Amino acid sequence: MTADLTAPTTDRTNLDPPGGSTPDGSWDRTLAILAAVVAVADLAIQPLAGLIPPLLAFGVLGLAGVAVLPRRPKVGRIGLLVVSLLGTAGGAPFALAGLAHPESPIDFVHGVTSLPLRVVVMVAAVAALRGASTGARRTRVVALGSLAGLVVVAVVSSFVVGSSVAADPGDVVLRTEGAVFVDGDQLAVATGERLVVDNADPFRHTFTIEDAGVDVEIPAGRTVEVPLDLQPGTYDYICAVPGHEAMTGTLEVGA
Ligand SMILES: [Cu+2]
Repeated sequence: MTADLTAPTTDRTNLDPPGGSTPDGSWDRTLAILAAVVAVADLAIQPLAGLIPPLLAFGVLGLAGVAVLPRRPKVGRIGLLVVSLLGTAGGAPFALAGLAHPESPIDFVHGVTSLPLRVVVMVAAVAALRGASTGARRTRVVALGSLAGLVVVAVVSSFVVGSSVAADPGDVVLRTEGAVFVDGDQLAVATGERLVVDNADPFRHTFTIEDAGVDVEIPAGRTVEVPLDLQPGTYDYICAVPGHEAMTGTLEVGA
């Protein structure tokens, strides 16, 4: 009885052909495809969302793992498992921040898909390491199908959720472009003037004055009015999106 329990594990390992791929190579193919999708997404979001060093590292390491996989399957599987584990932990703050914002499709798609996809990559890596021979194609189809569906839903919902205002000639307009507040230190608002933030980026920002309780969401591609009920003075403002720590500026509120 005891011998029967341990035998299948040993036999499965021995079923691996000399090259080390799973019996039909199917889990390795699923692993390679999904890991490549995650890595490319991590890299593609860099020019879109501003440089996020941890995601850049996960993207490069993920592609390296995919490249190694055909030649050194065991190294590739373990490497991708570790990268996905680290990516799940390290990417969680960025993903969770985007999850709450369907009005900004890139942030939202990243938020909804990145952690589940990394988990599926880990499942595929473990299945390949164990020499499993079924379920790979189904997992691949469901994961990629869900991803495609979510992208469509996110893009459609972004048109419905959230709104934009038109800037009037008398407004003070602060522009965000390339994940910076353009001329952010020359911002001065006099009494009676309206402050609007025009987000020219395809991803979300916030206009946040931590000490004054101001925290306004600026969705991708939208223009939003910032309600200011502040005493005259000088205030430091930031964008509170994780990874956007370089987005800072100074606001002068006139009497
Ligand atoms: Cu930002």
